[in-house]
Amino acid sequence: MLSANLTQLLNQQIGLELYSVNLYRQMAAWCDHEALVGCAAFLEAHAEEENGHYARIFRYVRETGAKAVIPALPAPPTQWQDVAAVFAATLEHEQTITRSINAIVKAAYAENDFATVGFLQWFTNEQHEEEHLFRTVLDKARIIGTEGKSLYWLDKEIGKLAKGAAAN
Ligand code: OFO
Repeated sequence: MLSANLTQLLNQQIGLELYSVNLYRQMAAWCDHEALVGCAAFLEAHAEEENGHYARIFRYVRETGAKAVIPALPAPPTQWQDVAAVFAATLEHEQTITRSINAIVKAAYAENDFATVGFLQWFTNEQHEEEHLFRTVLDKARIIGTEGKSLYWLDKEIGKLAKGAAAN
């Protein structure tokens, strides 16, 4: 059984995960428009992953007997200065998600809701991996560069990560 407080926090997280789906899919569209097909494939695969996160929390709330609710979502941005700005925004977004998950874990501990603490453990591990992944992408952008021919090679490198993202 979920408390009203945890139900509200988890429903809020459902909204954040769905926003992540839309944000990464919108970023993929921006990349396609800039002819960055590798980055687009990576971000599209990541949007699919976020869809899995959303579904996982939605199912958990339903299983407890509480009411899962899909909230109204803000529209994601549609424009970025360059590809480095796109990936800087992904890392920033993931850090926001980590803070949100941590806050729910803290609330679940405070209520002695150990089932929810256990459920969220998967998400705390996932956030560690995702922050690392997006940091790696930003490092690649810094090392390879984002101008002229470097951008071509960067796009190819990031495209290789799309397979790994799709497998998760
Ligand atoms: Fe990117 O981990 Fe969910 O939101």
